[in-house]
Amino acid sequence: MTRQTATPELRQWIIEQARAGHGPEAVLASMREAGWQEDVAIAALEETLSTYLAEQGREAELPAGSAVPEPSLEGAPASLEVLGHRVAVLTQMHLPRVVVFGGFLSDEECDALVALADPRLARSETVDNDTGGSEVNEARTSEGMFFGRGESELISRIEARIGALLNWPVENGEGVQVLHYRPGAEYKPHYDYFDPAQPGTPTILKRGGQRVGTLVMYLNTPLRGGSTTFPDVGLEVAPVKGNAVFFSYDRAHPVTRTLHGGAPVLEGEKWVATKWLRQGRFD
Ligand code: PD2
Ligand code: ZN
Repeated sequence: MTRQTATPELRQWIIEQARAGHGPEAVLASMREAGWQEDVAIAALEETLSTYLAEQGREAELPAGSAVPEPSLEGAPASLEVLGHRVAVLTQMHLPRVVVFGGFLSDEECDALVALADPRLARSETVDNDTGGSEVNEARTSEGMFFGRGESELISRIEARIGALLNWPVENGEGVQVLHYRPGAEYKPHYDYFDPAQPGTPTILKRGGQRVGTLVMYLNTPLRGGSTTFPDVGLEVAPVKGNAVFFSYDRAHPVTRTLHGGAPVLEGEKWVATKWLRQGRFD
């Protein structure tokens, strides 16, 4: 007799039977009646149920949710007045929590940020999860720099606008980071929160707690490519000068669906400014 192999459909059926409250003996009997060899059926039953239970356990261990930045969008306004500046609300979704804003920065503000950042650029580093320090990373082939919080009138104005738009204290923000991507450069999909499982994370969290929100501001419009992507939900936000994409994550967990990346720039270059928002004061 040829050996049978368990199919994904069989595994799905086993989970449905278990969820419906049928015990293993009854499920095994049904499988045998349906023509499954007993040893194949037992192995599929064991493997499917133990994998399923482990997944359920991980979900049950979800860390508690925290407060997050959130714009005032009751009544679905088409635009918001923020400290005398009109910001369009172009698109929003709830899981992941993503809002795309139009005209968040003026053309002059975008150009000024690029001009001020350009001479201060260095190859982007990402946090080294082992030590809590930073390192150059192949996943992020952009160049970047940080402005100090409130380091100039322009930066303070933009930070105040971010705080007012997202109802979040300016003191809880990291410095504005400017990134420059040349053709081919990208930022591979990642989460912006710090991975609780990494040894360096407790040190990072002493200063301001977890990240709970991100605002990526587009400082130019690349000729082709460079979208900000959310692969879990197939969302692509096209970079348009002055627009911004906001997303929040109330816990450091993939259930937030905030996996996101910067797609490769195909033609031209891409400039963005990122503001990461922490739970508490970031000093
Ligand atoms: O430049 C982007 O589109 C991008 C993508 C993913 C920026 C960030 N993450 C970030 O700065 O966190
Ligand atoms: Zn990111």
